[in-house]
Amino acid sequence: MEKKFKRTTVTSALPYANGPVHIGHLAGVYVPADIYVRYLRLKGEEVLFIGGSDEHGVPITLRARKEGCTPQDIVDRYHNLIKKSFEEFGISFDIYSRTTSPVHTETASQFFRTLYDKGEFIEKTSEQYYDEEARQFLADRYITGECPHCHAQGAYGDQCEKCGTSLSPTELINPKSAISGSKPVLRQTKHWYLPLDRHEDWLRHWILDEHKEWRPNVYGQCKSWLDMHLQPRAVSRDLDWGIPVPLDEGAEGKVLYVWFDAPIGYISNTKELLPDSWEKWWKSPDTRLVHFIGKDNIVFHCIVFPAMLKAEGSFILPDNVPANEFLNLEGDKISTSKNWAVWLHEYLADFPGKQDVLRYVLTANAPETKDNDFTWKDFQARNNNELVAIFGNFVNRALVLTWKYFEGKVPAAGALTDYDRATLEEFAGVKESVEHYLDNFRFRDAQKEAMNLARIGNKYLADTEPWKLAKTDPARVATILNIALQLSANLGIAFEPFLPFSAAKLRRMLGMDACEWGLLGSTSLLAEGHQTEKPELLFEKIEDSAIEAQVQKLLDTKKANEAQAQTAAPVAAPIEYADFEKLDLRVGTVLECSRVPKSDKLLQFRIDDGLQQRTIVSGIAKHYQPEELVGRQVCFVANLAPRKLRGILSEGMILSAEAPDGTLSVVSPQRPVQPGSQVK
Ligand code: B3M
Ligand code: ZN
Repeated sequence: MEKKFKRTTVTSALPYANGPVHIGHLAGVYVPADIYVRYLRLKGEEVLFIGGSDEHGVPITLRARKEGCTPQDIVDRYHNLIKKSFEEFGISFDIYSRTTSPVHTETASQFFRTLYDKGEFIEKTSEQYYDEEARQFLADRYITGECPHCHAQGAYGDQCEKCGTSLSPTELINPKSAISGSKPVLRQTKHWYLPLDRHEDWLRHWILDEHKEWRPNVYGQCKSWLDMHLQPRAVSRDLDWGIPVPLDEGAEGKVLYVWFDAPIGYISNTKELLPDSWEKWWKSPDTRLVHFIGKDNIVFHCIVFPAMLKAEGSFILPDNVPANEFLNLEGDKISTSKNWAVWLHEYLADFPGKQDVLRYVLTANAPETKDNDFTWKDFQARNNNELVAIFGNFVNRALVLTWKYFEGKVPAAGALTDYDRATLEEFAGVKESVEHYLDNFRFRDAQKEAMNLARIGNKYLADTEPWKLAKTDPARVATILNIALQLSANLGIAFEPFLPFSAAKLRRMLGMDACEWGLLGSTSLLAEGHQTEKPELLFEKIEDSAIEAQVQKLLDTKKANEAQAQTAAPVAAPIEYADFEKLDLRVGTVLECSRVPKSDKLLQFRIDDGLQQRTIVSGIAKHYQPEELVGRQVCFVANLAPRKLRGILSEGMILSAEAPDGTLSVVSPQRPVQPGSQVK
């Protein structure tokens, strides 16, 4: 179904402003989006490229809490760092703004109001976990506990990572707040929901019938969501960071859910850039909307946001959502918290001026159809064997020889040989396939084809060996170099979307002004007698030592992570079995538990030890609420000589495990046992 579009609005996912950006971001979203936009611009099409930072959401508040600053401090810091990284890598946004901007607050609030007034939301009151110590409701990810299915500890409120089951927080056994460590309580709270179930029918038809051309990973994910049937989704949260729910009643302490406001950010940023003409980019049926995202954002861009746009009523829907899979780093998943990443600002400090090398490698390895791996060895090989040995070498030879024999002036071409003609034909064919791939969001293949142009040129010079003909056949040398220079000029256009810095440098050396996609394939880009500049190298070899330094940096990170993971105390000096036998360890059931007055550390227990009852005082008051432990079984030392603590006679010691951060967890048997059972 070919539609005629007049212009294209391209968006790229708004990265969370709670950390710097890394190669995974660049490979997954920003480089492909930038290639696409540069290509459309070169073709002279009307295109707008929208970016910005996503500055709301729970992770930002947690980071602020951890660092003892405000969420605004966090987003200010990272928004600026991210924006700078994108500029440095040539990501050519028309605007890069942020979701804390006044325009966005207004646009998102208004969007909510419109849907609210049209009756597009439903209101529901539900019970949600609340952390009384941190005084806030808890997002699903911030509640952990025991999985009801596999009984693994540390399952999240939305999923158990051990057995993969999706959960809701109330299913967790012994839930704990990840913010304060305390036991959360259930509280009633009202929220607004977008009833996605009402949208299911048209979404099914629109995606599954009308967008069969979407990438298989995108189409497949949508299909499985639709097949599972859609549920209403809350569009508000109880949180003190975000855009306040714009209603007069019942909305105190409530903000728009970050995934409701963030995609509206695309619209707000367009509005900020073009206050008078933004609407045609979002509402005109002859505008094509394309979202570049990573695979974890598919449902939001293919189902939720389109439902929001449709419910609003005046917006167009995305025409394509070319989502990428993930890029791994040296075999492991990129992780911000584990510092397992190549950060863009650090890359540039280590490889100044080599933005294009990274762009090239990330596109050559783009995770378009499956997860892919970035390795430093591959980075070096692609630079040295492809950029330097093929592209750089060809262009450099063409220019150096032009200077050697013709004072840098483009020589006149004479009669062409069959081989010349065959080369030019092959060359002309490549243009079409680069276009075909770019039009279909296949950036890896497109770049490979562009690289083939350089390969053809390189082979042409190697085969014709003009340096051997200088004395015998200067006219032939002139023809060969004319062709080589025309091919080089083509590379200056073909690589503009992929390697914008190097393509610009090449065009400068060739003294080219014109750079339009339509000129690609032409053999008369440079006129006879046209003066070129003295050549400089386009790419330089990367030495083993530079690669080893990067690999070492990652090994150090791994070591640091491992050290952090096991801050276990060294094992104590060995003892004899007879010494161990002296200990009488037992299980008891807690009958009562209360705080010891005037002590913030001590809890007083009444324990059924199978024979009688006994009192034990234990220093775990900071880690448990007394009522949490009543009825639970604990392990204790039964034959420890009694001693007085705060005037109370303690008859034994309750055993706890101490985590590296000092948190104590009482040791209990895995299954209920008879009180008084011995622990051996
Ligand atoms: N910030 C999630 C992410 O960075 C989110 C994207 C928003 S796009 C509107 O993966
Ligand atoms: Zn589980």
